[in-house]
Amino acid sequence: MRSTAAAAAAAAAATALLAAAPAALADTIKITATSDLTFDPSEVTAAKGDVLEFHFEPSNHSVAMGEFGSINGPCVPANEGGFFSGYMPTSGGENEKVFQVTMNSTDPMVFYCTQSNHCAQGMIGVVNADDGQLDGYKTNASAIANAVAPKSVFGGVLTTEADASDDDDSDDGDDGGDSSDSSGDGDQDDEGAAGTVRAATGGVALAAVGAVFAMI
Ligand SMILES: [Cu+2]
Repeated sequence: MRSTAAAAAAAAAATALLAAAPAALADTIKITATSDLTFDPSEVTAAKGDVLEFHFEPSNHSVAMGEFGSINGPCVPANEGGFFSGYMPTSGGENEKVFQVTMNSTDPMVFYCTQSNHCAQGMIGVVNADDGQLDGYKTNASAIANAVAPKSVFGGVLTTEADASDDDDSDDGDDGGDSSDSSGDGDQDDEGAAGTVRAATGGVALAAVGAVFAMI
């Protein structure tokens, strides 16, 4: 009985520590660049360590990080940092690739599609934004012509959707063809990095359990 209680206490302590470590509770937040020229959802909250996973519907969208109040105006890449998926064309169903961005801050953030006038038409989304920030950005964006795109893909990981648990029908046919091209674009390295994060998190939990037993 005593050991059961100790184990329960250890488990509770480990859970509390895990809750305090953002990486341990990292969520994947799916955001779709839709054929309707929107991001769905367009407003999300994310913790440090969470992953924004962008999906791309027809016909040719992208996602880049912008900057609230930029002197360069809306629909322009952030002056520092950020990310850009590159263009993700697809004629039927979602592009088989998704773009994953790991949040390293909880500061309000805005992203947009760089395709021609999509940003001006409201293809914009925000993370951890205050009330009104999305609408304000959209209003400013509506006055411009075309968005500005970064020169190259950066700030995230382009990977296949193999890990997604909610594949829709249109993706099933695509997955079979991914294996041949996934080896040459760094997917293996990406998965290795994610595995390392999980391993490190497990180490923290085990260390916490050990510490509790030592105190009892
Ligand atoms: Cu677009």
